[in-house]
Amino acid sequence: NNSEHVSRGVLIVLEGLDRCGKTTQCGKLVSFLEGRGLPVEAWRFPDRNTDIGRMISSYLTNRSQLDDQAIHLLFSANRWEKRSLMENKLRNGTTLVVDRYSYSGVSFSAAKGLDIEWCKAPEKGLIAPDLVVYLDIMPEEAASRGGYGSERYEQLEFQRNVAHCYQILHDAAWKVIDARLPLDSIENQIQGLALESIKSCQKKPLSTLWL
Ligand code: FDM
Repeated sequence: NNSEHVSRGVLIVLEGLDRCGKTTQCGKLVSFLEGRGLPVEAWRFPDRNTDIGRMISSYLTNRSQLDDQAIHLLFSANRWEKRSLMENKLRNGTTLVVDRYSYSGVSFSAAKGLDIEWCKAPEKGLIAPDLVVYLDIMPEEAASRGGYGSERYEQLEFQRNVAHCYQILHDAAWKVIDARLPLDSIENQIQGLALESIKSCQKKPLSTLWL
């Protein structure tokens, strides 16, 4: 195992409401870091390519119904089934740029009225992100961006609740960026934050969420 000689990768998470521009910015950040010769991979949650991910996908597209608690635990299990792979990648020097993580997990479930501490509990012990970029957008503005698709959570009133729950989760790793800024300005800010984080994390061990 030569991982002690390689500086670890950093865990970068992008969060925000549906249509805030997360997915676009994840792609841009991955290309930017690749261009600098850094080992990097694009990840996203839910990861719909596992058995659990397929159950989640079928729920999101309204092909199946599940109790709020049950779907919450599936989203969490979908992160747990990827945890050791994530850790291996990070320890071997690969930076992961992740589209949504536990913050989506807690906010979308708490927005339905579930207790926020109950929602956080199954996330405890997952790898904590080194950097969380929150793309801040008003729910009304997000809704006006080409409209929502047909998935379960893409409704204005619900997204308002989600925005409120996200605000409760802010911690030291969070950086908030105004999602109404021009795309390239957002892109530049995220690049700066990512490089800073890559630099400052080299001697910092991985840590865990919410323990
Ligand atoms: N979502 C996503 C959750 O409710 N919990 C979670 O843990 C995660 C990761 O799933 F509406 C919601 C957020 C979104 C939906 O996300 C699917 P994508 O980014 O559109 O695939």
